[in-house]
Amino acid sequence: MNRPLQQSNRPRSAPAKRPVATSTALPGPASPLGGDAHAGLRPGTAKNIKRRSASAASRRRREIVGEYMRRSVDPVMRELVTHLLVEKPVDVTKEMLSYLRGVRDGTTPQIQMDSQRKVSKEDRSYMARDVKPLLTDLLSDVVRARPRAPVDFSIAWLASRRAQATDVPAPKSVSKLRDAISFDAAVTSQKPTTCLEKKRIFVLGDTSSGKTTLLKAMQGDLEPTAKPSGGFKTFDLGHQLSEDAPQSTLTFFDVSGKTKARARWPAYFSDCHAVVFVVDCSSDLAEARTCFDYCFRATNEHEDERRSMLKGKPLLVLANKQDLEASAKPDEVSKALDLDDYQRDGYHVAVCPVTGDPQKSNGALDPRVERAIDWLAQKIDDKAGALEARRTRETAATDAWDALQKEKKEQRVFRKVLRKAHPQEGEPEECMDESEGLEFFASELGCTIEAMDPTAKRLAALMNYQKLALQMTAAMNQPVNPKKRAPKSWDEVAAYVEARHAEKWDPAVVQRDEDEDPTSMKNRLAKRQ
Ligand SMILES: Nc1nc2c(ncn2[C@@H]2O[C@H](COP(=O)(O)OP(=O)(O)OP(=O)(O)O)[C@@H](O)[C@H]2O)c(=O)[nH]1
Ligand SMILES: [Mg+2]
Repeated sequence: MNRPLQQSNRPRSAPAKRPVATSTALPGPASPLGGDAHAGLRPGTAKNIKRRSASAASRRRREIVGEYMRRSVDPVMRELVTHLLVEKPVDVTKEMLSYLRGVRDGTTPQIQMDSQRKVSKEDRSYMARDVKPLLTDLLSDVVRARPRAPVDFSIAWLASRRAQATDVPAPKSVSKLRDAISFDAAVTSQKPTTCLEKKRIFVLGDTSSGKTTLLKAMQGDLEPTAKPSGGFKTFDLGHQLSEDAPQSTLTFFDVSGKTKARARWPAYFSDCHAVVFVVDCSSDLAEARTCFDYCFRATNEHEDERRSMLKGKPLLVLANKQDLEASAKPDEVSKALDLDDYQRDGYHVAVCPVTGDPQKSNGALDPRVERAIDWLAQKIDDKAGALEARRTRETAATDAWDALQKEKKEQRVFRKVLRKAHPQEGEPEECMDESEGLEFFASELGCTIEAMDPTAKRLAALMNYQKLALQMTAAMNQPVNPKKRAPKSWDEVAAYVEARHAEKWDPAVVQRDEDEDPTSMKNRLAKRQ
């Protein structure tokens, strides 16, 4: 059952222990008298009567505010706080903004929260440190303004807070951060409380940085022969933090690091719990920076969305090829990738120097690799629930997006074919005559012309017996693989074909198709630049 965070029965006298700010712990408007309005009142005097009416007015105001908060603000804020507790986003302001925009637009999904879930120590410290100050400020202003639309008010408030935050750069305490990202400091002996049985880790990095060599070595191949990776491959590895710890499987995704292959990476961003970023420390670190930025720093709106799916996930940077003399050291790698900046946002980052090729490391796997992977597994387990919930949600969002893109592409292609069936003046007509067309269509459908459904015949005429259009239409009713694609009834096929037919020469649709067609000359040239 989806339920918001359990409400604590703790008495109001101990609000500090509540992990979550709710309206009961909110700052109310200051008493007009200042301090305790009831203190030292004696009945009878004019001054006291004045005070009493002021106190009654203050009480009334509190009641109004209380009622307002209970009705208009609490329901949204309670859900929001639950969401933050589950997600534990690093950028709380951004997450609150996108959540509230979803509430406003009716697109916020229902929150999955285990009703048995206890609020942990980590939850409490996260809320106290990252959420409460911001939420308290926001709610103080909500109380003061009592807007009719508190969600819109909060969105505007958060947006302006965010704009202010980006105007003023955060103070840099680089030395502290550098300590935090030095690998040795990052490894702790603390045992995580949970163990995610299947951990999914994306291995990223420039081509020839040594990703595949390293993964093969981890699997026990101490003489790995390397050649540039082609597609996408997974490596499974059994893992156990210590003898008495539970076992888990680490699945590493290995991809090609070539620039051309990178466009396919974001498709997997949602599906991993953590990232290993491999750097070839013997070559120009600017290349590693470009690759790192491609993964972690936004370029455009949609890409930004995919990249946000890596943000906040534990990141292990392997400073590889340390056997080579001129190799950059972890500190230089941190600087080149500007990891301080990344770390400052609260992400778990560690940089570990390794020699990934066992042949360059006394014929054995560099022991630092194992320690680094232990660190990563531990960091995943520390946030197991939140990372897994995020993976499920974001993978569903990615799949839905991909399905939408596929549908759009199919429609675009079908319209293009229909334009050939009904060309504009001066363009050649690539169609068959009626008898030839019907014969062809019947053979595609595996029936005789006489047995053909009347709707099918009508559609064949509508498509002017264009060969490819007939083939595509037949495949809608009789797909090659019905398991992958459900067959459409003739009524459904007719609705689809007629809709595409009606829009095929609509100038706005034609323009959009051209803009979105990756095979168009204009777009191919733009991509090349
Ligand atoms: N000296 C040295 N060479 C290494 C090390 N690790 C990998 N190499 C070499 O680097 C080259 C590239 O290794 P790969 O594992 O294929 O690199 P990759 O990152 O998988 O490359 P792509 O698949 O193209 O993305 C190979 O010649 C490896 O032998 C290392 O630690 N030291
Ligand atoms: Mg490879």
